[in-house]
Amino acid sequence: MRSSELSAHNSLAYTADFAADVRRDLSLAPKQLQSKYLYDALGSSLFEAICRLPWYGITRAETRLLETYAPEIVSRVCLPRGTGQLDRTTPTIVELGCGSGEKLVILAEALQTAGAGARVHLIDISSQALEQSERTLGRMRHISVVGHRETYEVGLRDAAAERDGGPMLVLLLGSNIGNFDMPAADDFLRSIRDALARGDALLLGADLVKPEAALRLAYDDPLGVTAAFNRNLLVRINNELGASFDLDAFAHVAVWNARAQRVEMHLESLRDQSVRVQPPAALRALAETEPFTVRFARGERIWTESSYKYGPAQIEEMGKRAGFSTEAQWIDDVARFALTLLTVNR
Ligand code: AVI
Repeated sequence: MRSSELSAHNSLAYTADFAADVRRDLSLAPKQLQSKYLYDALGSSLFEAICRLPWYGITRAETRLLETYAPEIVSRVCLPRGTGQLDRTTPTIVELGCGSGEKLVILAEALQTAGAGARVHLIDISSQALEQSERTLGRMRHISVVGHRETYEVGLRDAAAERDGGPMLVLLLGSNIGNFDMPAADDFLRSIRDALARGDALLLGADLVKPEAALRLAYDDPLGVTAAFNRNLLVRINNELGASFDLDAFAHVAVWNARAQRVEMHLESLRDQSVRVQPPAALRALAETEPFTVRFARGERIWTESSYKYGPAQIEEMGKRAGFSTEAQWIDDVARFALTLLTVNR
C-alpha cells in the first residue's frame, strides 16, 4: 500500500473503532462515551482554550512549578549525580499526551542551559497536538523530536525500544492521570514502571482535591468553553458517524463526586428523544458499523469524562504501588496542584 492509502486505511480503521465504541457505550446503563474521543481537531483547540481560562488552574500551576524546578529535575534525572556534567549518552524524554509542547520546552531549555540535549518522543492520539508540539520543539537546538500518534501504552513501548544507553524521563503532566479510573491509573503507572530501568524516572503532574466551588468553576466555566468541549463530542459523532444529535437538546453538566474524589462531566438529554446513528457506507465493510438508534429519556445523562483529584500522600502511595520511589514532590498552593518526581531504584 502507498503511504497515502495506508493513512486513509488507518483513519478508516480508527473511525470504525470509534463507531463500535460509541454503539457499545451508548447501550450501557448509564450511557457513556470515552473521554479520549473528546480530542478531535476542534476538541484539542477547545481544550487548549480551557487551559487559558482563569478558572482552570492546572496548566498555569504546572508551568509555574516547572519553571521553578526544571533545573533540579534535569540535574536529578538527566545528568549524572554530583558532577553537573553531561552523561555519556543522551537522555530520552517521553511525553505522554503532549498538548502543545510548551511544558516540554521548559525542561528542554533547562537541559540546554546545562549543556545537554535530548531525544524527545511525543505520544498523543491527536495529530493536531502532535504537529503543534513538533513545531514548538523542532526549533530547539540539540533536541531531536519523534511524534507517535498512538495510545500511551503503544507509544511508550515504541519509544523505549528506540532508547540508547542514557536515562529515560517519562512525563505524564497536566493531570492526565486523573482521567483514568483509580484501578486503571494503578495499572497504567505499573505499565510505565515496567517500561523503565534503574535510574529512570516519571514526572507526574496531578491535580489535588480542593473546594467544590473551585472545581465547579473549573469544569463548568462562565464562558461555556468546557460546555462546548463536552458537546463537541456530539458534533464529532454527527460528522464522523452520520448521527443526528440535536446539540440544543443536550446540556453540559459537571458534578463533584466527593466520595469517589472525581469531577464527572455528563451530557444531559433535555427531552425524550431518539437519535439515529448512520455510519457512512465506506465504514460498513469494517466491523460493527451497522446503523442504530439510541433512545434518551428526559434527564438521562451520557457520562463523558471523569477527572480524579488526589491528596499529596495518595500520589506517593500510587507511585509506590507501581514500584516507584518518591524522589521529590512540589506543590503549587495557589491552584492546589502537585508535581511528583518518581524514580526507579531497582
Ligand atoms: C486532559 N484532562 C486532564 C483535563 C481534565 O482536567 O480532566 C480534561 C478536561 N476536561 C474538562 N476540562 C478539562
